[in-house]
Amino acid sequence: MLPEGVLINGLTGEVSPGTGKYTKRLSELREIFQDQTELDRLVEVEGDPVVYEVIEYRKEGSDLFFGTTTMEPGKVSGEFFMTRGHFHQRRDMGEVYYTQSGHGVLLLESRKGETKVVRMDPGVCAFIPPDWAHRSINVGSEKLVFVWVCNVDAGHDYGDILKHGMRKIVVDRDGKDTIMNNPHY
Ligand code: M6P
Ligand code: ZN
Repeated sequence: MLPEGVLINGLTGEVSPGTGKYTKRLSELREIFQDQTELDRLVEVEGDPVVYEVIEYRKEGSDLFFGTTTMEPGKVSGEFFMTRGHFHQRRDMGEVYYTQSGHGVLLLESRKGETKVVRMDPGVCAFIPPDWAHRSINVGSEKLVFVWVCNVDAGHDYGDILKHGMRKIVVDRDGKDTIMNNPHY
């Protein structure tokens, strides 16, 4: 394993060289939005838009890996485009998100049910403590691009969030991103 400089484009999320990527489209994120009828309509009329893309840089044998997440702007009935949200399988492992461009909200929730919000603005490096669920939400009108760094063993635990969502939702109210209680929690 050799050291290497990896070029990250903070406006597009491109990682050179990247070692893997995936894209999530709206139809794959049905369960996480409040208004699924509107989601189905958007998928139909807008051709299943991309919500986010993850590009990673990973080297076999390393304890750390990193990458970018690039989130498109968009809303489903006023609820901003967001990631699935997860705890880590390893409860002793946190993560770091360093925002490059765009504007977002990082919604965090501890196992005990405490909620925290960290604004994702360019230059903000968010510390995600171990055992706090995290979901990023693009509340701007441009792409939200952030770099993440994590332990390769952290793993994703989507179970709880997929089952009941998070306690808070982030919606557009009169042109302002607003944190509200999740009526379905
Ligand atoms: C960040 C990292 C990834 C995560 C991605 C999308 O890039 O935390 O590990 O997969 O966001 O989030 P999610 O998997 O919750 O949809
Ligand atoms: Zn994570």
